[in-house]
Amino acid sequence: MTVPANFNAAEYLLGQGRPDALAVVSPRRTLSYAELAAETHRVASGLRALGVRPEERVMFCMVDDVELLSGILGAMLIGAVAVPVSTMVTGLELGQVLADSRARVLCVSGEFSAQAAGALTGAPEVTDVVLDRADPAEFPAGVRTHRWPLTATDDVVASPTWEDSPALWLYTSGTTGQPKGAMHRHGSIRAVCATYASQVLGVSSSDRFLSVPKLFFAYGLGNSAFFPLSCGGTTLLEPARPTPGIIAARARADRPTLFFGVPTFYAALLASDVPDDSFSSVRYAVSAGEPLPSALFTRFRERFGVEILDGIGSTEALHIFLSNQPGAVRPGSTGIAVPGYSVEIRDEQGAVISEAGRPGELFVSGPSIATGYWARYETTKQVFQGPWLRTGDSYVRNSDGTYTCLGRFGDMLKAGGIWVSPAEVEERLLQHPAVAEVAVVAAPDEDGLDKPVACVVAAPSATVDAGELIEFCREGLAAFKRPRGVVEMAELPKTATGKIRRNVIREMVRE
Ligand code: 3SK
Repeated sequence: MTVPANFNAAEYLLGQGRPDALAVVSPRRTLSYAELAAETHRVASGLRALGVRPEERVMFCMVDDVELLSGILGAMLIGAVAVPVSTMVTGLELGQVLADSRARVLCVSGEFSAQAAGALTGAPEVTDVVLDRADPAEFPAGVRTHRWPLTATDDVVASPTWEDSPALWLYTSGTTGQPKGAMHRHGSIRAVCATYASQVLGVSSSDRFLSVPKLFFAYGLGNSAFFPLSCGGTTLLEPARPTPGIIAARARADRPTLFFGVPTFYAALLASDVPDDSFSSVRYAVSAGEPLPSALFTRFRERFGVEILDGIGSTEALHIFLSNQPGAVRPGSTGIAVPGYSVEIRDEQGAVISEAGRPGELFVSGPSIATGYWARYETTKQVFQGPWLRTGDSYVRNSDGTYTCLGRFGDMLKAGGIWVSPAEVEERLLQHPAVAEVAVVAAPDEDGLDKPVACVVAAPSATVDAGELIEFCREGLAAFKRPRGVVEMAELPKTATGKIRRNVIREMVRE
């Protein structure tokens, strides 16, 4: 048997920057590469002293700061599996993912100690909780509590993992459904750096990365951990809940060159009164998570002077695999496949659609696809099909070779028997000055027939006039696609990642 060559993603990432170069800037601390490596080794040694062994899971429910970054790297360094989880979950939900992952060690920031303490009743296998600025008295007597930083008991050398060793699990439930852990390899981490980061963004050691999505999302983890470290650049970590004011102030103070957000955050920035030069240091802004309507692209470029590169990734693919390219943005599209990835559009029978303009479901293959979901045999078989990942997104290839997202498969709606893409109607409505945010869903009319209804958040000091918006769509779209009703909302319900919760909105408009 050939023994695979050793590769440890944490060792690789810590080794890319000059020892004295700036690795991390957070409001609390600033660390060079040498200091980040020393801190990671201390955490790694401390975790090992708690009995963590290779391939065991270590869960993190922490704010974006040096502790979370060094924790994730430290776990991977000793060959354990880092499992960063959303800090927005309830105690019950945290207990479910803890139990599912069978992690014995949980690391928690003070802000989330109440959730964590509550979670432990549902996760009897947890033996040790490591607390960063939290009070041990809040935790049940049955678990051992430790204070961050863990004490180093020995010198740690990287565990001799190889490319296919498990490094990271990321829990995903989409917009509905049970959370499931997508399992990622050490090799996938290097792959996303060598493909999207290097070949689309052209990252280098002079880059400074600022991400609205947090480290516990695949999107944020690439933006704020893997990409900056892979090129010897600097990550700007922001522990606070992101608001336009906080992010713009951070951008003005710390001068990022790459900025990462989601469409709803770009809409919030545009609706805010942050100064127009807030992003003047940014060479590219990136959007993912949901399709970026071209109206937001245009308004952002006009006001802040920065082009947004819209892309799509997924937790299962670890990062972005389809993206607009610098200098070749087609607004309203998701661009083309990232070098190293292949995409296909397939019809309901699974046949590949080769002609442009015919919609189908998007499949992707590439070097960073997860090895499957932890302990979910049936779902794994449905989603991971040989080298292909089934995305669940409805897409169309345009005649210029770019791809456009039509929405999630289940979100497409029929009006008068013809398929309507909510994204297309939303795109039109966002061109109206009174509209800040919008979600189009199907709701039954008086005859019980599904029709598009637009749920609209008004732009600051604008008034929503339903008749005017419907007329505006009639002018810019095929008439059957126009919304038949408009519902004004103070805000749209969203997931933790900022995706619009269309299933919740559907229920709301049906009531
Ligand atoms: O949702 C996305 O587009 C995405 C992008 C990068 C990484 C992860 C995700 C889910």
